[in-house]
Amino acid sequence: MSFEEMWADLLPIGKDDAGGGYHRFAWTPPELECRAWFLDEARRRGLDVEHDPNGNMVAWWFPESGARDDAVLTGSHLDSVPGGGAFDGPLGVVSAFAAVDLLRKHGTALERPIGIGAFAEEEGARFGVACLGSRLLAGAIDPARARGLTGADGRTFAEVMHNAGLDPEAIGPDDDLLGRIGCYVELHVEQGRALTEPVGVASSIVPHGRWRFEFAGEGNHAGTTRLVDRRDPMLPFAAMVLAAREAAERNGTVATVGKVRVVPGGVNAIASSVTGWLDARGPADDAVRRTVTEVDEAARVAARPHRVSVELAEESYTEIVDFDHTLRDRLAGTLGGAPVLPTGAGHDAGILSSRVPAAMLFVRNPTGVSHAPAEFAEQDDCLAGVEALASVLADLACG
Ligand code: HGY
Ligand code: MN
Ligand code: MN
Ligand code: MN
Repeated sequence: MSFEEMWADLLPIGKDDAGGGYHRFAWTPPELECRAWFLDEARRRGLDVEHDPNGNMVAWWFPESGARDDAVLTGSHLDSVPGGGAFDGPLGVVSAFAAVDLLRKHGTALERPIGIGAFAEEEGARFGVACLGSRLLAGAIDPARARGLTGADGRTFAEVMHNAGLDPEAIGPDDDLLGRIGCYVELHVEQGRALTEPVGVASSIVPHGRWRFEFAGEGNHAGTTRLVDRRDPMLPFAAMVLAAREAAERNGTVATVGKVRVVPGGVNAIASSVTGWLDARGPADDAVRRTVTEVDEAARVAARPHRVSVELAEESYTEIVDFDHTLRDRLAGTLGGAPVLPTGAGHDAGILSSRVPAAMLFVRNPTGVSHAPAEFAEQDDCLAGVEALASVLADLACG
């Protein structure tokens, strides 16, 4: 199966026919179809697939020596944001299979195991915490908290794991698997406009997080309730959305509120509660924290005259990831001095870097758009990414 053929197989899965992008949420039918695709590609190559207790998968290519340790892990994720692009995640997984094919075609002598990973719920689109699978694997989230995370359909992560044939009581750090990994190299479509060459190397991931604001007011009739009697949570929510942009401009960060839930959600009913999720990121932890604090203050000031309560919960936060310099420089060297650049996007590599040396390769995205249907990478650049990944894997894992 060539890169093109694998890509053609994966492309239609979970795609919104109206051109609204991809909807591949953890353990929903489209993502299960992507998992089945992954198992097929592994089987086709005679790769053993390991399932960790958290829903992550690793397809292993073992050396004839039987070595199982100091493995080079690559791969990415198969899930998407709502209406996401085709490349964010899948490009890293398809490129990993294609890079292994290239190494085998050239008869490269494998010395260290190479694993192709597919991490669960990287976007956090179903259960609200980004990189949930790699966080559980790395011990970066309390398994009890993870079990209780609830999707929009009201089902908990524990229930969904159980229905997927996994034991929710077994989720958590997999030190055995982590102990066998020498390093992790993730290839990913670039999610910005900074990369002007086909392939680049990541230097860092900026601090980023997501916070949940709960506004509780009083549901009532939109037509018969006097203004003076209203406790409308939509008003402080609106103030919070505008405050996010203003605080970002003040602090040199970026912020948006991309998701909101209104209860009961009737046109002719004053909302009883509004939940808004803030995504804030920036070059330094303190600037991000200040941004969130200022948004929180603005929300509370706006809520007071409307007798609306405000609650703020941190959903997930990742401090700055400064990728392993030795690995980063080795990759850039292998690629003949590829550009090295930071990213404002979170990745499993960022989470795993707390446990194993990690690095990332980026493939140019001429649109600079991501988390939207317009996300794109030229075929030639994708193939250049496969070649680059194969060179890196050859350097790290082969004689
Ligand atoms: O949200 C992110 O930055 C990543 O694309 N999951
Ligand atoms: Mn993403
Ligand atoms: Mn991604
Ligand atoms: Mn540094």
